Amino acid sequence: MQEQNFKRYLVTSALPYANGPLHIGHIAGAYLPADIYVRYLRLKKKDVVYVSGSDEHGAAITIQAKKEGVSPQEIVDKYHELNKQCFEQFGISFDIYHRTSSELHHKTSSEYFTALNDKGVFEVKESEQFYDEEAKQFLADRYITGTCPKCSNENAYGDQCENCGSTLSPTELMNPKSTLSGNEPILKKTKLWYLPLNKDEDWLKEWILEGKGQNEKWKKNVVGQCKSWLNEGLLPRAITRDLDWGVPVPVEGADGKVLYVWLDAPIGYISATKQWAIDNNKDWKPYWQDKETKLLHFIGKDNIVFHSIIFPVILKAHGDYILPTNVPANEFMNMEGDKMSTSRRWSVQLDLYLKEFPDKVDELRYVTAKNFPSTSDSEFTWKDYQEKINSELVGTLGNFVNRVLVLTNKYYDGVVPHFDPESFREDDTSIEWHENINEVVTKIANHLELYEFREALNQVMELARMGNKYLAETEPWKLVKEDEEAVKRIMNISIQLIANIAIVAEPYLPNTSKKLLSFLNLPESILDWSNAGRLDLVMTGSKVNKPTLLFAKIEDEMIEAQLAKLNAQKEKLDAQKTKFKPVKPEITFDDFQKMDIRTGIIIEAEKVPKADKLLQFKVDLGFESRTIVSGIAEHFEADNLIGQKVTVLVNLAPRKIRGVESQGMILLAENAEGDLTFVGSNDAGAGEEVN
Ligand code: B3M
Ligand code: ZN
Repeated sequence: MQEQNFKRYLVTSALPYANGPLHIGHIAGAYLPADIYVRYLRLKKKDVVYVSGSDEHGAAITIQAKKEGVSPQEIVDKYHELNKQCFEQFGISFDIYHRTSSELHHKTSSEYFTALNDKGVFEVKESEQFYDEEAKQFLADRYITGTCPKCSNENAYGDQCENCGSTLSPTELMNPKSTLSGNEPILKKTKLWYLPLNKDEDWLKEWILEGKGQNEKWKKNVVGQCKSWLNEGLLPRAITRDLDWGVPVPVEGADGKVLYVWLDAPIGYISATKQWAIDNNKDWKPYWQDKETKLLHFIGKDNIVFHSIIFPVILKAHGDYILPTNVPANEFMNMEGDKMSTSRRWSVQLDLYLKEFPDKVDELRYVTAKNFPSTSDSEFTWKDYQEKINSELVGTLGNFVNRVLVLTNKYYDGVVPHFDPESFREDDTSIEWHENINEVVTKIANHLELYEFREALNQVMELARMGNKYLAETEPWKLVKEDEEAVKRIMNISIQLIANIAIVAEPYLPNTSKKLLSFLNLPESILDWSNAGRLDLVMTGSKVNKPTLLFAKIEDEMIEAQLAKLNAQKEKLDAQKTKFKPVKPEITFDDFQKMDIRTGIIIEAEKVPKADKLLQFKVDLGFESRTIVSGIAEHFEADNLIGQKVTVLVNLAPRKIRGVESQGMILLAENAEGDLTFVGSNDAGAGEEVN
């Protein structure tokens, strides 16, 4: 157990880009683990502030704005609201969900930059950046696509290949293209501010790899990623961009430049804390500047380097700030055998789930937590969702609670029977679970302290399993005739166990926890970790209610409907993949010039005898008429084509097809379904040159 006595806690979850809806992969990475941890700390009555908010800058936003044909501000307004609401409904209990387009954030990050700039932390250099001559602007990494040098994915971004996960820089891409104009960008000089990360290598190595000055052990996956960065050697990183959306660089003459989004976004944690302090009449500073604060960043694996290396360098460079105690990053959660993705609609999209199943929040929290990608990538499947809910939440937890409350109502009219804990040890020999309850509670806490959320959850469920086992072994329904005292004790203890579950399950299943309290008529003040393990939480003589359904069984139909939706999506995605054939190898302009393409008009058309697929045309090309054979009889009626304008490759070597000499080729476009259309413009007459 690595519990130390920190005076206060500041917990952050990555600021999601406000450019689209959230999916369960995001939740599994950075939000639910943090929420569980924070709820646990609150149960322990710790001083904790949990912050996050929308990341509203960077090319991720401006690209989406272009796509939707609206302004960047409209994009962030829309998705900030949507995501904020979803988090709330999903029970992610931020103390504040702030946003980086706010004035306070602009001021905070601007001042932070100035503080570092005044200290001479940055290096200012002219360097060559990709520039789109048509759009007349420098290109952010995300505005450049090209072929990944590592895996040959043709749609890699300038900063990252989503296929193989490599971090890239735009100049590494093969065949780079600007997404603004589609043109190949040129390299152009501009002035940039750099953070010389290379100067920080030594202390970073000691701190991360040797654990010097760290209070906690970091996760293997986090240290591993940092290690490969540190061993490769750090390079100065540009922290300004030539872009018109973001926090302006607060230096004279830096017009048209903004702070790199990865500089201002983590400072967003600070501005969020400031706003929280203003709203709650508190002081934000100790949370960021006092050594007795435990600072934790919950993130997904693609953000590790920014939170374990770059942001700590930024914090340290300032001088007044503490470093994170831990960065308990998760890996990725995949879904039904494929990467999760909002744009490909391959995910459990949070807003859609919440709309469809507003009363199944705890169910999704449960299944997600059971499948946290804590140490390696994990997988969400709908079958597994059904199985875990039906066998564990319905079959184990729901069943136990229901049996206890039904029996208590049946035997005692809902009044909690008397039980003296002192008498318990001597005369109950049937089972030893009561000794274990404190042990289990301790195990849960230990796992939580180590961010082992799946393991802690297993122990939470262990309490329900123990309860079921207790009932099965003591069989109060049989005992009730013979040993009334024993039955009273069994029922009392079982009721106490439910109260305990309400406490320790709260971080994972907050709605269920509330329901359990209401079944037992307990006040919320019972929710205090120091109460966990007690067997006197529900008073003798108090009344428990008749149970209502805790969890509903997940029927096959629901799962089938979800899978059908996904299958339809898969077909669509597969069709898209095959729809556009790969581009043929490059040719030179001279190659192109060799082709003589002209417009023409079909003046005669007939079927070629004994050939089902062939039509034979006479085409007026202006300078002469030619006979051309084309394999399109299955698509067009010969008679309908008289007068059709066509485009013809006229210098193709003549070929004999079924005894007819074809003197050229008519150009046709073919879509994925195999439909054909003639290439060309209706305005062109016969004999015009195409070039
Ligand atoms: N917005 C990237 C992401 O959403 C970025 C995180 C910022 S955390 C300071 O994955
Ligand atoms: Zn790649």
